[in-house]
Amino acid sequence: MFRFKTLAFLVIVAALVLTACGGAKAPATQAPAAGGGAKCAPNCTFKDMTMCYPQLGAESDWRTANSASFKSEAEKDGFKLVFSDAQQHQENQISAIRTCIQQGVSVIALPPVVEDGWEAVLTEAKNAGIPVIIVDRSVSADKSLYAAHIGSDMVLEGERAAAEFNKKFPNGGAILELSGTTGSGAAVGRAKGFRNKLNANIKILDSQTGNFTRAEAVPVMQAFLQKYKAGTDFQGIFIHNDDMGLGAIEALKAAGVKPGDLFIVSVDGTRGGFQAMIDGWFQADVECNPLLGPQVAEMALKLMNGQSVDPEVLTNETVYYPDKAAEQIKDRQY
Ligand code: GYE
Repeated sequence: MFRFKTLAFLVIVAALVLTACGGAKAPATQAPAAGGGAKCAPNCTFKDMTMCYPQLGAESDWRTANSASFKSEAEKDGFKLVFSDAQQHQENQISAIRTCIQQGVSVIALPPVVEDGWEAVLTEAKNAGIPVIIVDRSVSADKSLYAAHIGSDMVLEGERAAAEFNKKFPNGGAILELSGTTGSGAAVGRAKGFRNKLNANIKILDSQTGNFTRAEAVPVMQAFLQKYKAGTDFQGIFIHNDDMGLGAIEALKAAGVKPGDLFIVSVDGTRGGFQAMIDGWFQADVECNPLLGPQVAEMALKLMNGQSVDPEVLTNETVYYPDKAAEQIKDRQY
């Protein structure tokens, strides 16, 4: 009876607090997995940490830089990294996570290939008391199933790309979209942001996925070029990452299109993207920063020590342009 009363009281207090905060908002900080940290808490150091990083693939230069960032951070801090490559298949990521849970890792950092379908395995991690940090792309699963998300604001990236087309085509036009992996947080967010901000007089003629890879973008661009006449039917292309942009350039070159004939905006800001700006192919490159290892490691240690963390950490980013590309490419790390 006493317990029931206490519980009822707590529920009422919680309801009042939620109402005061506007109801639907997530708490500002979120406790780590049940138990309030690892056995070594509150004195865990990186020496105590085993981090599982079931990388989603090696589809792009962005991804290569992201993997390198985690590997070098592990070496620098002295924690153990259990790294795997799922080759862009969600089922491979899920089985890698299950292996990590069996091994009893301290923390799982997950860059999810797609947004949906993580509930079961996240619940398993939670039940095992292993905190999960979602890295880079987002998941649609309930926020109670993971500790935090660290990554880019993909919607904002799409909005930034749209702003470039709005500036270039104040009187309207027609463009194509070469989109990322279907169902991925990066592609969904960029497409959404792009449509949020694109002026109504600019028409998206067609949108097809190139799965974020250079190889898959080539035939997609070739098919576009057979269907639509460059410069006449469409004046620009929004491309969801630099690798697909480089694939598109191959197809454009082969079709006799010259740099500057089309207004092309890409995303990532890799060296390849900078070179494409220098060569006149890209007119803007929206930054997406892959170097997330240091931030994720710092947060992982906090979670091990039972400290609260910010549930949503978005990377500060910008847009790069051709005018400074030749200077800036010298300092690019990826
Ligand atoms: O833009 C692309 C990579 O999820 C932000 O994935 C990442 C995207 C990045 O393949 O190059």
